[in-house]
Formats: sequence, C-alpha cells, structure tokens
Amino acid sequence: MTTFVTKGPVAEAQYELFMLTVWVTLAVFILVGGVYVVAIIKFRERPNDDRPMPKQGHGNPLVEIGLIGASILLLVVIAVPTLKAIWFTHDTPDDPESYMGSWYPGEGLAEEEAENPLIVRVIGYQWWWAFEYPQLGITTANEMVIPAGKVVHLELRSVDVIHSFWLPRIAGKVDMIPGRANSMWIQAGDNFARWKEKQGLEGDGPELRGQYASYLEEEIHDYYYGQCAEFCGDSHARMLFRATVVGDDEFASWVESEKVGHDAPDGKSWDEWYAIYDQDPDALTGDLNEGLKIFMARGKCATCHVVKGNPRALGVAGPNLTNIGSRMSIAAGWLNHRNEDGSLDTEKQYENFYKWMAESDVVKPGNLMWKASGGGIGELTDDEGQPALLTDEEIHKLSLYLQSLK
Ligand code: HEC
Ligand SMILES: [Cu+2]
Repeated sequence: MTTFVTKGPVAEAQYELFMLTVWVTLAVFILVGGVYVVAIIKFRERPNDDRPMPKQGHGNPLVEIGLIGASILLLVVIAVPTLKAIWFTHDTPDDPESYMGSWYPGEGLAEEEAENPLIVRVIGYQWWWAFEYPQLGITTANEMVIPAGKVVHLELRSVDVIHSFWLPRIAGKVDMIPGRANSMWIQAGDNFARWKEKQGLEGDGPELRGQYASYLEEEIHDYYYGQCAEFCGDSHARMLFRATVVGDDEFASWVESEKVGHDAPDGKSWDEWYAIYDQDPDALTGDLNEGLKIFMARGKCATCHVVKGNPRALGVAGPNLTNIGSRMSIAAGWLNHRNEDGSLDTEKQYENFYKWMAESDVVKPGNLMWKASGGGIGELTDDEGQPALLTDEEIHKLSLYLQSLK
C-alpha cells in the first residue's frame, strides 16, 4: 500500500497534486522558518548588550499587503490544479476503448451496455466488502477483479456506517455513506492513447498494440491492496480488500466461473444431491458431503452466505462464497494464503479457514459472523437448545468443503 508508486491516471493525478502542495508548503516552511531563525540569532540578547531596540516593522503596509498578496498567490497556485483534479477524478471519462462492447470478450452482455464502461458496485459492510457487477450479474466479496487499462466506474454504497474506499496505488479515497450513492472511477494502468503519449509514440498497428499489451502485463497486472479508510467500528483496521488486475480474457473467464458457480460434491447436480439430502442424508458420505451438510444445517452457514449454483445457499448477511477456494485471502483480506509468486498456499488456506471458523471472534473482534443478533456461529446450539459450538471434526470438514469451492 503506497501512494508514491502510482498505477493509473487517478492515482497519478492525486500524486501530482500532493507533490505540488508539498513543494509549495515546503517553500513556505523554509522561508518563514528561515526568517524566524535569523531573527532569533541576530537579535538575541547578549551580555552587556547596549544596542538600541531595532526598528519595528509592525504596521508596515508594504510588508503586510505583500504577505497577503503572496498568500493569495500561493493559494491560487494550489487551488487551480486542485479544482482541475477534483473534476478529473470525479467525472468518469468517456473512453471508447473502455466501452464494454469494445473489449469484453465474454457472453451475455446486454446491448445497451455496449457503450458503457464496466460498472462495479462496491458496498461496505462492517467489516467486509461486497463487489457487485450489475452488467454481468455476478457478486463477489473482498477481492474484486478488474481488467487492466480500462476505465471502471464504481458506485459506492454502505449498508451500515460510513466506510471509505481506498486502493492506494490506483485511486483513493471516496467515502461510502449510508443512504447516499457516491461514485468514482478507477483505471489500473493507462489506456492505449495515454500510454503512447507518455512513450512519445504515434500511430497504431499490431506491433504497437503488442508493446502496449506487454506494458499492461508487466507493469499493471498485479494483486493490489486496499483498505477501508474511515473508522467504522471494532474491526475497522481489519477491513481490507484486494483488487486483482488481469487481462481481458482472464477477466471474462473469471466472470464465467462466477456465473456458473459450483456443482454439488461428486459431480452431482443440485437436484440429485438435494433429493438424497431430503430423503436420507446419511447416504451422503465423505468429507465434502459431510462438510456441505454442516454448511446447510448444523452450522447455519447457508442462512448468511450465497454459494452460486447451490439453490438453497442464499443468505446475504455475509460475503458471497462463490469460488472462495480460489481467493487468496479471507475475512476481508485479514487472513492471507498467497505465496510470494502469486500462487495459492493450500496448507495455509486450510489453516485460515479453520482458524476463522474456530475463533473468528479472536481473528476479527466484533465481527457479525460470530455474534450476529439472532444467530452468529458463536451462538450455535444443539437439538436441546444448549450452546454447542462446532467441533474440531466439523470444522475440519467445513474447511475441506470451502477449499473445494474453486
Ligand atoms: C449470522 C450470519 C453468518 C453465519 C451464520 C455464518 N457467517 Fe460466515 N460470515 C458472515 C459475515 C458477516 C462475514 C464477514 C466477517 C468479516 O470479515 O467481518 C462472514 C465471513 C465468512 C467467511 C470469509 C469470507 C470472505 O469473503 O473473506 C467465510 C469463509 C465464512 N464466513 C464461512 C462461514 C461458514 C463455514 C459458516 C457456518 C459454519 C458461516 N460462515 C456462518 C456471516 C455469517
Ligand atoms: Cu469500514
């Protein structure tokens, strides 16, 4: 997380404005501080000092008007680019190369979206993020995926308290306020035209396009860290998120896998699986089946979580768990299982799932999975209504089941 290494026009504009302000204020600081230090040294009282009182400048109109004029000038020097940057970062640019119709290789895009950029609706919850892609009909949580080099329009909302979206290397920050629709745009990396301009190149053609593609691949495709930037309660500091920036084709295949979701274990269709589950659940054996059964009943997981495909996992009080097994972190970025080289550390992943279910109250104090009013998993009961947290065996099976969701 740094604002000094910028990847994309929004962060760049913000960085430039920041540096301008730093230089102006640094100059003021050195000037004022310098005069102050000179005055202290030159006019300090010395032993046996019989110099007369120095001439007083108080009330000198030239000095006063001069200083007022200088302040105004400096404010203008800062204000003009500030206003420019505010407009620039506020209005989602109309960039034909970012129109969904011109780059999105996937299927099922409505015709009227062809001239719109990709829209992601970011919704803040205590203490996690939902990312909806209304044009594509998918929802994910805590790890957004966006295409490199394309303008993406973000709609920012909150369901509870004020949060703030901050993805330092790409853009920041805009508050997410309950009852109010804020928006911003982001772009990971430059578009073709801006890249050419920076490189001092002109024209078009396969060779130039190839160079541009490798710029995106080498410098922009990456795993970016984000963070909620507005104090929002107990686990605010543990409300992180990730943005994976990928190429167009990879984006489309990710969308596809989110749309399709998952089959039941053993390659069964959900109809088949539920037919057995409703009649004779004991006939469903093996770790994944057992894990799924706990997910559906004893653990109450499905009352709060969606797993795409599964027609009875429809809860929306918690993050969407579709493809959770392919994500590099859980608990809003707080528990990580990504190796340095970008691959998935499956052992660590298992540990993280386990830890999250065994003691999510310790991992993220106050979180609403452990203790939601009316039934988080810290309040699970047995058939007699006595408190009965998940056993080690149950957590083990659930972890294996969650790992299989990829
Ligand atoms: C009362 C609703 C509720 C129930 C029941 C519930 N969860 Fe959750 N779950 C949540 C919430 C809310 C979060 C987000 C917590 C946070 O990060 O602050 C969450 C987060 C998670 C995550 C991390 C998701 C991510 O995107 O990082 C996993 C995995 C998970 N739950 C699995 C389960 C399992 C397995 C069960 C059943 C044993 C379960 N949950 C039961 C509400 C619930
Ligand atoms: Cu927050």
